[in-house]
Amino acid sequence: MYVDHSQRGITLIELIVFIVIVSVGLAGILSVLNLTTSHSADPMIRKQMLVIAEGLMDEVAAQPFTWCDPDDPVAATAINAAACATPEVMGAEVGETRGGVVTPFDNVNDYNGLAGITTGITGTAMPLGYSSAIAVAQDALGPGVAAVPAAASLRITVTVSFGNENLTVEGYRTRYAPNSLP
Ligand SMILES: [Ca+2]
Ligand SMILES: [Ca+2]
Repeated sequence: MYVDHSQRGITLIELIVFIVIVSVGLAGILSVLNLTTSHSADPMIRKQMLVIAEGLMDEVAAQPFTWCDPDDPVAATAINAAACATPEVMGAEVGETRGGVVTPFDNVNDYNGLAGITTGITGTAMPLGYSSAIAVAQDALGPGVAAVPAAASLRITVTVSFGNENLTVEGYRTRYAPNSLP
């Protein structure tokens, strides 16, 4: 009988060696994947942080950016901060609170330094474990000579924390309507 040794196929030993090598390789890859997954941020938490940050950003950016505090009688007519009895200065004016009934925050800059935020503006609790802080700073916007000057441009920074995870969202608000009251 004629046997063609060039087509002898593979032996059982060779097959077993092949299976062992592939198994070891796969185990290595899977353990790396497992490590990556367990050390990356929980996507649900990241998404929740982003939703909270964007909600706060909307709340702050929707506030007026006027020369005078809106409670000032000349707020709707003043042509600069010097014309105000109560100019809008960085941070909350006396007595102002976020969502307050009598004197609520009424300008973008009133939110500067607000920390430990765990509720919406109406007092509704946010999901447990999340806490936010807001910083507002003057910051010129745009390139060179075409820049919006710092006095007319505010950078809003919202930071949301959950455990030791932090997420920061930044936005700009310019003074496009200095006499527009809430
Ligand atoms: Ca104010
Ligand atoms: Ca203020």
